[in-house]
Amino acid sequence: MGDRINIDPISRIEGHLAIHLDIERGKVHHAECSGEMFRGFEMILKGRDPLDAQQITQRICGVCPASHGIASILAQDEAYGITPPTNGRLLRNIILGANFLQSHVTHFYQLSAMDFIDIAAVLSYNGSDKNMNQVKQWVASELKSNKIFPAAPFLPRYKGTYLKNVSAVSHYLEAFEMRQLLHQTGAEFGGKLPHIPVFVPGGVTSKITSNQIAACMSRFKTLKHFIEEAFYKDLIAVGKFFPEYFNIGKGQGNFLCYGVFKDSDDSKQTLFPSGVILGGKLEAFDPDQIVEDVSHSFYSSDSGGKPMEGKTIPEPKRENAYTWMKAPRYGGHVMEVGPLARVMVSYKKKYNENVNRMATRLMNDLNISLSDFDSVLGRHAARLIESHVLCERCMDWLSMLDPSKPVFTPFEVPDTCSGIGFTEAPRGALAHYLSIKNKRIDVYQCVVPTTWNCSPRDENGQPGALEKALEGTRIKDKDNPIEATRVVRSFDPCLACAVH
Ligand code: NFE
Ligand code: MG
Repeated sequence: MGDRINIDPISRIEGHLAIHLDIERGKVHHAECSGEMFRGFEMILKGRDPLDAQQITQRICGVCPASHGIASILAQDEAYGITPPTNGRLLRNIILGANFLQSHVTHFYQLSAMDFIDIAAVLSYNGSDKNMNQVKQWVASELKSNKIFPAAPFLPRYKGTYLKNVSAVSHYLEAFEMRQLLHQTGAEFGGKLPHIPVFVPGGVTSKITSNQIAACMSRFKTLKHFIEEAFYKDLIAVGKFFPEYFNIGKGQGNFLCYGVFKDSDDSKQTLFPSGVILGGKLEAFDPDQIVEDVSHSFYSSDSGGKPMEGKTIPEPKRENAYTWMKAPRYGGHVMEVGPLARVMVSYKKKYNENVNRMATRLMNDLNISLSDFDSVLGRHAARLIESHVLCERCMDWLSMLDPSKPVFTPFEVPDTCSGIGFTEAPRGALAHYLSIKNKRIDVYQCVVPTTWNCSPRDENGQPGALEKALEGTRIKDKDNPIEATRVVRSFDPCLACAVH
C-alpha cells in the first residue's frame, strides 16, 4: 500500500485547486485534480441582453478579463456579421497584449519563482535599494522568530533545493512595477483594469491620442528591457541550476491552440497561429472536434456533447465525480493548451521567425532540444518566448494606430443568431459559444484554458493534461512534495476561470 498526498489548496495559483496523489515506490502513480468551487456564469448569462455578455464574462476572472471580453465580442462579431476597423482590431490587440504580458510576468516572479529561488539570498544583499533592504530586514526577523507561518508569501515553504540568486529577488520586486505599467497600458486604451469597459462588438469605444501612443510606447520599451535583462537571465539561471526540470512534468504531448492577436484586417493572419499537434503530427484546427465530457464532474448535464448544445446543471453529490471542472476533449483526445502549445504549434509551422529565433536561442543557451520544452521549465520558457515576441509586436501595433480613423463598426443585433469566439488567454485556448433567440441569450457556454489543462478523467478513464504530467513524477520526500507543486504551477492554473 503506497502513500497518499493531498495538497489542498495549492497556494500561489489563482483559485481553489486541490491535488490528490497516490504514491508508489516513490513516484506518483495516480493523480487527481479537483476544482473545489462552482460559479455558474453560464447559467447567469441565459436570458440576458447579449450586449452585457462581454462585461459579465470578464468577471469570470481578474487575471485574464481581457481574454474573456475578447472571446465574447468575437462571438458577437460573428453572430452579428461585423468586422472591426483596423484601429478597433489594433486596440483590441494592444489591450489584450498588455493583459497577457502582466499575467506572464506575474506568473514567473510572484507565483513561481519562489519554487526555485531562495528568498533568504536577500540576507547577503549589501546595496542601497530601499525595498531590498526592507525585504532583507523582514526575512531576517521572520527567520529568527518561531512563528508557525512566517513571512507569507515567501515562507513557509517545502524543504528542498533552492537557488541563491540575489538579483532574482530584486527582479521579484521590479516585477510588481512591470505589472503596474502593464495595467496602466491596458487601462490607457481600455478605460480601466481589471474588467475593461471599452470592449464592444464591432471594435472598441476608446479614443486615440498621440500622447497615449507615446506613453504606451515608453512602457513597452521599459518592459522589453526587463524581459531581456531580468526575465531572460533569471530563466537561464534557474534552467542551468535545475536541468532535471526539463525532464520532469512531461505532458501527454498533444497541443491545441486557436490562434490569437489578429494581425490582418481579414483575420487570416494572427501573431500566434491556430493548430493542433496530435501524436507529434501538426494538423489544422477543426472546431467540430471539441466536446465536453462530465463523467467525473459534478454536473448532471449530458456528457460528451458539443458546447453549442451544452448545458450546465450542477449536481454536487454526483457519484464518481471529484471536481467542478468539465473535461473538454478534442476528437476524444486530451489536449494541453497554453504558451507551450502556442510556441510548439508556431515553431513547427515556422509561422513567426521571432518565435523560432527565441526558441533556438534558449535551446542553445540551456543546451536543451525542442522535445525538452514539454516539461516544467519548458512551460516557463515558452512564457518567456511569448512575452518577448508579443512585447515587440505591441509596439508595432501602437505605431499603426491612426487617431483620425474610426475604432468601431456600427451593428444591429438580429433576433436569432449565433457565433463562437475562438481566442487565446494567457493560459491557453479559450472559446465562448453564444446563441441568441428573440434578442436574448439562449445558450452561453465557455470552454476555458484551465478546464482543458486541469480536467478530470473522462468516460474512457483518460487523465487530464495536468493529472498526466503529475503521474510518474518522483517525490523524494512525501512531507515536502515540492516536485508536484512545481509541476502544477508550470501550468499556471486559474481555477476561477476553470470552473466559471
Ligand atoms: Ni483566470 Fe484564464 C487565462 C482564461 S485560465 S486566468 O489565462 O480564460 O483558464
Ligand atoms: Mg463551460
